[in-house]
Amino acid sequence: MNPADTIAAVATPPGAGGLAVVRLSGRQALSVADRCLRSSGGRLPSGFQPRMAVFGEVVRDGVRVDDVVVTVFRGPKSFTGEDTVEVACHGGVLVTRRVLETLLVSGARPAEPGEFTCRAFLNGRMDLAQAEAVADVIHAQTDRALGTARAQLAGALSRRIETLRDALMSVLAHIEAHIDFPDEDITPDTTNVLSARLTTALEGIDALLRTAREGRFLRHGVRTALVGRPNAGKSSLLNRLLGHDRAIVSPVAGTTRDTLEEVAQVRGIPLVLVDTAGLRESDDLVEREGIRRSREAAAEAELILHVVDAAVPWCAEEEALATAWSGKGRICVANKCDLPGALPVPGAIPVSCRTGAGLEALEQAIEERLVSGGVGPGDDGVAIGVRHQRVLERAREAVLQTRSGLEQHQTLELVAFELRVALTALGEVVGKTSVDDLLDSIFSQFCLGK
Ligand SMILES: Nc1nc2c(ncn2[C@@H]2O[C@H](COP(=O)(O)OP(=O)(O)OP(=O)(O)O)[C@@H](O)[C@H]2O)c(=O)[nH]1
Ligand SMILES: [Mg+2]
Repeated sequence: MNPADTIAAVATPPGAGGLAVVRLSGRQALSVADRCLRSSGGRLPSGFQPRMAVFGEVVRDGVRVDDVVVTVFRGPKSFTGEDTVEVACHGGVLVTRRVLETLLVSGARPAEPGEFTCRAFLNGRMDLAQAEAVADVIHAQTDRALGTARAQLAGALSRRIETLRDALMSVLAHIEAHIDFPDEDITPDTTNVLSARLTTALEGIDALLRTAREGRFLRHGVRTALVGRPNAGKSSLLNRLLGHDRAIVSPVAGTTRDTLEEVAQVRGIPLVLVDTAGLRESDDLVEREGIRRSREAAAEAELILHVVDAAVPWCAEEEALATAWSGKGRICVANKCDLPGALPVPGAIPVSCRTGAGLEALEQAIEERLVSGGVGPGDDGVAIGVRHQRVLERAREAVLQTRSGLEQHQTLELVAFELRVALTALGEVVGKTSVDDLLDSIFSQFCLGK
């Protein structure tokens, strides 16, 4: 990724649409644009007023490629911080490719995935946590996930990290001052003050770490297996949670043979629902394979919805299933509570997939289970990602070491060293340390043109 190059890519998804946007960015963006774009009045992009849409055309070897609307952004007031040209063309697959090719033969090179956002970061338009949030915004599947992504893009996580860094910096400054003047011992009072500051910082780190679970769920969805005995209503529940008839439902026990996956939104949390074959002893070869897959789905799931038929008395088999899944996040759903013979099932949520009764309560229980103990995103909407979690755990460990080193009167050089480790780790969240090797792994997950 040579930052001196001028890059171009289609920023809209592949396929036919009304419009497509081709993006061009870099030091030579305007001279590249001048070679192949002009307004309908014949003016060249370098003469366009920035941030004003101009109707014009793309021309290659004197031949008009497409009618387009061109917007010029002068660096640093652009997404990437560089001179940028956005070309909105007709959204056909071929015409878009021709427009891109024209920019390429005019002097740009194809952008790598995520390279526009990478440049925005390198040019100081946003920090690393915000740059990652661009991908989160693009991939968000629910309003809740989008809210978290938008908060991170707006700098909510970055602000929390800055506060933590400031606190640790002030402690480091104190310690280094004592290293520079070794005659003055650090007084017990000072030690107490510094150690209290470290404790406050630890609490801040822990608060962020507690949002990791929700962050993971919002970004990747929660694998949720619908499991239970045949005919309990697993497929009916899948259809209810999805809001449409996806799976076959029938009074025949053993209707679902194979596992079936669909993404549903429950209270803004994306659930990857897996409908499964009912669990029972079977001599049928196909059904046995289905049941093996059911057990596999239950083993892989982060949440188990154990569906039972409330009109059938609780039996030993049901008890065995409940016990097998007790260690997992299991919610017992007593279905068919509309039937006159339905009995209350202890610990289960009564629902009826037929009437819709109890589904609200079930959704509430799912939400509570996933955002356990009321731990959700912070008030500012922060829910950290896996990379943040890794570096924050490292920071946490180093702050703990620093605090015990300080309290046990270890050599101050050692204490300062640990504190620097913590600061570096915190810096990695926002990209304020040496980050070259981080970049590739983060930006390669982006799509082209972002
Ligand atoms: N009365 C009543 N019947 C229901 C309810 N939910 C499902 N059923 C019926 O129960 C039968 C089985 O429903 P399914 O959703 O196919 O059950 P399943 O657990 O997927 O069954 P298998 O795929 O065979 O394991 C169907 O005839 C449904 O119409 C309910 O809430 N009330
Ligand atoms: Mg079924």
